[in-house]
Formats: sequence, structure tokens, C-alpha cells
Amino acid sequence: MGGVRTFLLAACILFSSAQLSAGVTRHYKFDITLRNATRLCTTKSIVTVNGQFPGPRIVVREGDRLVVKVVNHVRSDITIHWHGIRQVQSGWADGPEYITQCPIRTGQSYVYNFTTAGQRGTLWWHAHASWLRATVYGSLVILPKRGVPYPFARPYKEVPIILGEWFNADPEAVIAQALRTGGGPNVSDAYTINGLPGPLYNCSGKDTFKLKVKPGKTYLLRLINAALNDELFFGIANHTVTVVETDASYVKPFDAEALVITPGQTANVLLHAKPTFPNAAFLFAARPYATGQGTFDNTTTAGVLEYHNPNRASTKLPLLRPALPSLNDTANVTNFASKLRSLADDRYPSDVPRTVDRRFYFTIGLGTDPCPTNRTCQGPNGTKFAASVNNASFVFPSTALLQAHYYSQSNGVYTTDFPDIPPFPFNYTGTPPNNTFVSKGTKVVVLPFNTSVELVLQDTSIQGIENHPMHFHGHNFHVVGQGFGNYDPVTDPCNFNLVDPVEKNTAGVPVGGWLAIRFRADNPGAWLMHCHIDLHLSWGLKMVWVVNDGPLPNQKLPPPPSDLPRC
Ligand SMILES: *[C@@H]1O[C@H](CO)[C@@H](O)[C@H](O)[C@H]1NC(C)=O
Ligand SMILES: *[C@@H]1O[C@H](CO)[C@@H](O)[C@H](O)[C@H]1NC(C)=O
Ligand SMILES: *[C@@H]1O[C@H](CO)[C@@H](O)[C@H](O)[C@H]1NC(C)=O
Ligand SMILES: *[C@@H]1O[C@H](CO)[C@@H](O)[C@H](O)[C@H]1NC(C)=O
Ligand SMILES: *[C@@H]1O[C@H](CO)[C@@H](O)[C@H](O)[C@H]1NC(C)=O
Ligand SMILES: *[C@@H]1O[C@H](CO)[C@@H](O)[C@H](O)[C@H]1NC(C)=O
Ligand SMILES: *[C@@H]1O[C@H](CO)[C@@H](O)[C@H](O)[C@H]1NC(C)=O
Ligand SMILES: *[C@@H]1O[C@H](CO)[C@@H](O)[C@H](O)[C@H]1NC(C)=O
Ligand SMILES: *[C@@H]1O[C@H](CO)[C@@H](O)[C@H](O)[C@H]1NC(C)=O
Ligand SMILES: *[C@@H]1O[C@H](CO)[C@@H](O)[C@H](O)[C@H]1NC(C)=O
Ligand SMILES: *[C@@H]1O[C@H](CO)[C@@H](O)[C@H](O)[C@H]1NC(C)=O
Ligand SMILES: *[C@@H]1O[C@H](CO)[C@@H](O)[C@H](O)[C@H]1NC(C)=O
Ligand SMILES: [Cu+2]
Repeated sequence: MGGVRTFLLAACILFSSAQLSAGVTRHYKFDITLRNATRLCTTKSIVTVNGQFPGPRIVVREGDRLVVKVVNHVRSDITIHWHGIRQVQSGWADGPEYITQCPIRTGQSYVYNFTTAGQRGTLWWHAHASWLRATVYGSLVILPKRGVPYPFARPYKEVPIILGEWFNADPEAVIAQALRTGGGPNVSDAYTINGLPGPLYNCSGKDTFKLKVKPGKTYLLRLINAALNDELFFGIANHTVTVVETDASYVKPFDAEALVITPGQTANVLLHAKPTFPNAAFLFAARPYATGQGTFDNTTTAGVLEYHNPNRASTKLPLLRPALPSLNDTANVTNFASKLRSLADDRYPSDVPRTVDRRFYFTIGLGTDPCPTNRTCQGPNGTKFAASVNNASFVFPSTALLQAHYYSQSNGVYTTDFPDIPPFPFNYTGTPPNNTFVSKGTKVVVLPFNTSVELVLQDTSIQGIENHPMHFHGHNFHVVGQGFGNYDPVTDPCNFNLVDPVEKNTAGVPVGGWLAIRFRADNPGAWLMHCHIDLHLSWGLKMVWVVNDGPLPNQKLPPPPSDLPRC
């Protein structure tokens, strides 16, 4: 998609100088349509953008403005989220249904209009309504400004690699059935690389992503985990890669044989091709890091790394497989996470808050809802599965929360009593309490503009400990600490990293452990924080931070666009 390019008028003095940097406006049109797709010998109708799966690739430069007109031609309501985009003063373009907008109904359209100022790296976009992101996703690459180099050697080529999750069934029917019965959902049938399951599945050999490389060259792989419900290990046979960026923030480079990448995360890695033609081709593969109690899709997706040699038919070469960590190799995950450090140099300093205005302690995990009378339910002990933050299981309002906030009409839409700490203490990673029922509601935390926040996310053992990848909209956060067991507010802060903590928009809370993050609430709006495992999101593992306007003109949320969908 080329799109019209017009120069951005320096019209809006509401925007800070960083946002006014000379960028171009790039226009895209996203037509939400159905198409038939065949994988694993199963043909089915899928929801797509412009008939493409994966969806269109967006490549812009830092400072460019994106104007994307989304037109919904399918029966399902939809929204699009620009995952990792800060959306400073453009909260109306963030996308999560019933939080920043009502969904785009059949036949309706909505224009998402936002800048990429101050950001560079690999991000992505996806549907943020029900489970539609199973097929509605694509990469969003922000190149550095022209003339600004990467803080690593310039790669010969750049290759987006999107990991996905394929269901032979309709994903909408799968989550609908799970929510109705209260049990766990049917699992997916395959993982995919750029939409293709690869040769390790039956009836899939031709659906294999191939990456041809030249000896001696360096390739930048832009990895994205778009899978609905699974954290994944990724590795390439006989190659180590150098990790240089995660979640569109540069990191101190380090070598890895295998990566762990949670749903919602991205990672840029350098692949150094061998200096001479090897007598082999190499599989790169992804399979789950699984910590939950439920069943999961225990399969492996793979693509082929081929050295391009015009004198030799690569198909005859032996195909080597990577040795990925075992399914429950938490030590490997912890080791990988501990290596992630921000650059924290003169050019890319860390802006981790050194002082804290507000501290929060949130438990995250599963729980239960009672079974409706006269029904049988398939959750634990005949209940229904649920999930919560501080035992509050978030219920979508029937109108967009941000609109209610903007017009000061929260009454009947949301309440501001989200608890700062768990409502009843227990040994969070020990024996679960007898009563595992969650409380339901639409509760938010309200923060004055520019509050510096420290938040500890604590996994619980209710229905089993599990690694939860927590994603925050509208802000990046700094991971200042993590550990296993229950967080100790006296001793654990002594080990916090306030020098070069990694900056993320999505981070895994260790299985049976805790994660401490800091952020500055410098973006007025209503911002969802949630588990990026869509099943847990559907069960209620989400909450909202409302950040109030600041005193200055460039610290206020502008009025909603005139085409904002109505509920
Ligand atoms: C998908 O396939 C079905 C059955 O072959 C056909 O009726 C339908 O028109 C196709 N849909 C699209 C969007 O091509
Ligand atoms: C997008 O937003 C910018 C900044 O507010 C504004 O100048 C421009 O007119 C908007 N474009 C569209 C198509 O709405
Ligand atoms: C889930 O799996 C069960 C058992 O195989 C099957 O009967 C059911 O139709 C599946 N549900 C969906 C939504 O595909
Ligand atoms: C492939 O099909 C065979 C025969 O039907 C079956 O035994 C095997 O488990 C299948 N493998 C996978 C990965 O689905
Ligand atoms: C791949 O790695 C294996 C195990 O380390 C080694 O035996 C083999 O020689 C390597 N092959 C190539 C082509 O690099
Ligand atoms: C997952 O699959 C592997 C083989 O592919 C098998 O060895 C392992 O037992 C399976 N694990 C689970 C938990 O199903
Ligand atoms: C991982 O799984 C293996 C095989 O299922 C089991 O023996 C081992 O105890 C598990 N390790 C952990 C850390 O759970
Ligand atoms: C993680 O797994 C990879 C691939 O199996 C292995 O090379 C590496 O040594 C492991 N690291 C740790 C810390 O277990
Ligand atoms: C439950 O079923 C009983 C017997 O069939 C019926 O009398 C009762 O009204 C039902 N209750 C509800 C809430 O539907
Ligand atoms: C299910 O209920 C039984 C008896 O009421 C109880 O002993 C058991 O702990 C419960 N299990 C769970 C997973 O809640
Ligand atoms: C909490 O539970 C864990 C695991 O059973 C146990 O090791 C720990 O001692 C318990 N902590 C307290 C304070 O009881
Ligand atoms: C939980 O239930 C068990 C068995 O009914 C009982 O012995 C125990 O005291 C209960 N624990 C709490 C904290 O209520
Ligand atoms: Cu989760």
C-alpha cells in the first residue's frame, strides 16, 4: 500500500515540538472483508484486512503520521489497535473496544489518526474485539528518522517474522463456546510463521515460509508474537542470533540460541549468516512455553532458512532442526528476561522514574464465577472460569469508557474504586483460598497527570500458577524487578534496577512470581492494562487507568473525532 503522501501542516500548536518534527502523513485504507483460506487441508472463511493474511505491512519513519480509514464489511463488530504506539494526545485512536471507542459496526467506518513521533522499532497492529485478532493482524515498522543510524551494524536486509496461531474452527465460535460452558476453550490446530504452519504439520509442506540468505550477510529479523494464547520459544538450527531491540526499544545486544516471546511482544534480532555455503538448510521454529494447567496446542511451526546458491538445488540438502527449550523451561525464560537491559546511553537514556508518587500491588490470575441456576458448567467444580486483577474481573461497559470520562459522565459506566492492593490477603503463591469467586465490575484507577507509578504484579496460584504477559496501552513501562514467590516490599526493592531497566509495552509476570514496573502517567486518556493471552482477557484479566488532563494545552486530551463510532 503506497498511499497518498502529504506534508503534515504545522497547524496544531497543541502538540509538543517532538510531535511537530517534520514527518509525512501516510494514508491507508483497511477494508475488513472475508476471504477463504486453506491451511492443514481445511478451508474456511476468515476475517481479513484487504483480503490479506497476515494483513498489510505498514512501514513508516519516526515522526510520520498515520491516517488509516477502517471500513467494516463483515458481520462482526471490529476495532483496530496499534500495539505499542504511545498515542500521546490521540487516545481516541488506541482501539480497544468499549475502552477508547465503541466498535465499528457492519457498514460503518472510522479513521484512526496518530503520530509515531518519538518511537522507532517493530510494533504491530491487530483487531481488539473478541478473538478477531486470530486473523486480523500485521506488522507496523517504524524506521529511524532519515540519517539516524541503528545503534548496531546496518543489516543487509530486514525481514518481518510474525508468529500466529491457526484454528481450523472459527475462533469466534471457540471463545463463544468457552464463555457459554465456563470451561477451557478448544485449542488451536497450528502455530504459523507469516501465516504459514510449515512442514512439521500434516498437509502443510507447501505452506512454509522460506527465508533465502546470502553467506556472510547480516539480516534483521523483526519478530512479532501475534499468537492468541501462547507464549513461544523461537530458535534457528545451528545459528545464534543477537538480540538488539524488544517492544520497539533498543537493548544492550546479547547473543541467544533461543528466545522467549510472549503474545504482544516483539523482538528485533540480528541473524549473521554463515560466511560460506553450508551443506545444509536450517529450520527456524517456534513452540510453546507452557505454564498453565489447561490443555494447549503442543505443536511446532517451522520455516526454512536456505542459503541462496545458484549452483545447487537446496531441496536436496539435509534439514537441521533447532534444539528449543522444553515446554516448561522456566529457568531458560528467567535467564533470557534477566539479559534484557535498555541501552541507557547518552543518545537513548533511560527515563525510568527515580522517585515514586503512587505504589500499587495487583494480584493477577484466574478465579471462578458461579454457574447460573439450572445450568451445568464445565469450569472447576462445576463453576465457570474467570480471571481478575485484585479479584476484580473487568466487565466491559455498554458505551466507550473514554467518552464517559471525557464528558464527565462516568455514572453508570464505571467506578473509580479499583483497589490499590489485594482486597483480602492470602499466600498468593501458596495454597489458594477456598472461595475463588471473583467480583465483577467496571473499576478504574484515576491518576493525576504526570504521576510516577510503581506497580507490582503478583501471580496467584488460584487454578494454578501461570506466566501472564501483561500489556499496557498508551505508555511504555520499565521492568525494575522480578522474582518468584510473593513480593517482599521490604527486601525486594533493594535489588531494583533503576539504571538500565528494559522498557516494554508487554512483559511476562513470572510463573508463581512477581514483576515490578515503573511508569509515568504522562498521557491523558483511558488506558487498558491486560493479559495478552486472549483467553484471560476474555475471562476478565484487565483493568483501566484513567489519566487526567494536565494544566498545559499540550497535556490535554483533544475532543473526540466526529466519526467516532457510537454504541
Ligand atoms: C468461500 O467458499 C465458499 C464455498 O466454496 C463460497 O461459497 C464462498 O463464496 C467463498 N467466499 C469467498 C469470500 O470467496
Ligand atoms: C489528523 O490529525 C491531525 C492532527 O490533529 C490533523 O491535523 C489532521 O487534519 C487529521 N487528519 C484527518 C484525516 O483527520
Ligand atoms: C470443540 O471441540 C469439541 C470436541 O471435539 C467439538 O464437539 C466442538 O464442536 C468444538 N467447538 C468448536 C467451537 O469448534
Ligand atoms: C499426521 O497424520 C497421521 C496419520 O493420519 C497421524 O498419525 C499423525 O499424528 C498426524 N501428525 C500431526 C502432526 O498431526
Ligand atoms: C549443526 O550443529 C550440529 C550440532 O552442533 C553440528 O554437529 C553440525 O555440524 C552443524 N551443521 C552445520 C551445517 O552447521
Ligand atoms: C508435547 O509434544 C512432545 C512431542 O512433540 C511430547 O514429547 C510431549 O510429551 C508433549 N507434551 C505435552 C504436555 O503434551
Ligand atoms: C517439566 O516437564 C517434565 C516432563 O513433563 C517434568 O518431568 C518436569 O518436572 C517439569 N519441570 C518443571 C520445572 O516443571
Ligand atoms: C535455553 O535453551 C537453549 C536452547 O535449548 C539453550 O541453548 C540454552 O543453553 C538454554 N539456556 C538456559 C539458561 O537454560
Ligand atoms: C430451575 O428449574 C426448576 C425446575 O425445572 C424450575 O422450577 C425453576 O423455575 C428454574 N429456575 C430458574 C431460575 O430458571
Ligand atoms: C471442589 O469441591 C470439593 C468439595 O466441595 C473440594 O473438596 C475441592 O477442593 C474443590 N476443588 C476445587 C478445584 O475448587
Ligand atoms: C506460602 O506458600 C509457599 C508454597 O506453599 C510456602 O513455601 C511459603 O512458606 C508460604 N508462605 C507463608 C508466609 O506461609
Ligand atoms: C477451607 O476449607 C477446608 C475444608 O472445608 C477447611 O478445613 C479450611 O479451614 C478452609 N479454609 C479457610 C481459610 O476457610
Ligand atoms: Cu494471562
